[in-house]
Amino acid sequence: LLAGCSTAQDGGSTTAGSLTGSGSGDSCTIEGAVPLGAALSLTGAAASYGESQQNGLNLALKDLNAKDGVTYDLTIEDDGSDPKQAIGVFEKFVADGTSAVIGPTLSNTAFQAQPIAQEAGMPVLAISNTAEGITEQGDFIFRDSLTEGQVIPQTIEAATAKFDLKKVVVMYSNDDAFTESGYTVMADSLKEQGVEVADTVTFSVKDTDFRSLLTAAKESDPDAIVVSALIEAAIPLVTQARELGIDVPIIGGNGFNNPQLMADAGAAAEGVIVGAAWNSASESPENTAFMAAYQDEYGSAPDQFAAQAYTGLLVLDHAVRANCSGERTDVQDGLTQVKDLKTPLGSLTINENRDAEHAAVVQIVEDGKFAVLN
Ligand code: 1QQ
Repeated sequence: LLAGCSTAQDGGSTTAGSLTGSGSGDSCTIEGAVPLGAALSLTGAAASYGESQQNGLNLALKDLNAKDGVTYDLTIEDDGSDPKQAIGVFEKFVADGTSAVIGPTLSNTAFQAQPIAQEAGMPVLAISNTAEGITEQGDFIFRDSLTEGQVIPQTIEAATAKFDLKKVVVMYSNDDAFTESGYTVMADSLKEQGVEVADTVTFSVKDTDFRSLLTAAKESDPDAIVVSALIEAAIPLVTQARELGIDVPIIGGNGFNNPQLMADAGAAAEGVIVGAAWNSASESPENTAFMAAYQDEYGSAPDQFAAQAYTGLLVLDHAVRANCSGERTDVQDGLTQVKDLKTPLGSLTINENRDAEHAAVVQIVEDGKFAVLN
């Protein structure tokens, strides 16, 4: 009934038609394309994650726009792996009437950009942010990514059982919101499992030479090295550890969930253990179809970040169709109604804290690929 009015108040919409339609769910019909935004790290230190996310989103966009009733106009902007740039992108999306925003890629960026969206009442769906506290920033902030708190404990538990871990060294960068949050979970989980932490060492997200830290770590004679780092640090850290003769398991957090690790560290990456929010070996119809379509479209296998991005658009589509509306508050309400949605990540529910719930998996790198740790 109020079609068009609220979008005009938001500063004008790029869509020709109304953002409210008729029907609901599969029978929902909305006249104009629903404008969605994504802020992804397409350049800068997190670009290897952002590229996968962009592929996942574009594939989902193609699939969704081929369905009846609702189409989407997705604008992807580069956040430069930089909080300031992301703030600018979020301000633009707020001003141009975007219905909901996906991203940004890093928790460290999200903590600074999300308040812009919360203030404006524009829903945000994080697709890769795993730090504690992301969705606590407000009732417009949701995520489909599992937190480190949902993945690390079972990873540490599985690794402790498999390799009979008694004593480890923990390494993390202490100047990034995600790696710090991941570290806290790692420390708690190790304590829970009764594993002694011989030493805890910190570095900067920008560091690439870990030789002296690793040499000191080796002296503690650990059964494993547990690391909270982003990919740009993870690759040299793993490579240098093997060069220095450290052959114990290396256990990584979500930053390690990146095929760039195997591409760049090569044989050094073998045996690395990483918990993940996506099981590439899942034979569910949703995952099988996603993996085949991705391979077909891009000529390579998807990674976790592509699967979470693809799922993110499915989640938003479900939220839009729930109230058959692309109005921001309707999408916000729709996001609270995502329950047992069948996705490549498994059956996904958004809980009362606006966080995602679905199965996780513990992986080990074998023959250059992530395999399920048994
Ligand atoms: C975060 C992460 C990163 C690894 C995403 C790419 O988990 O920043 O929260």
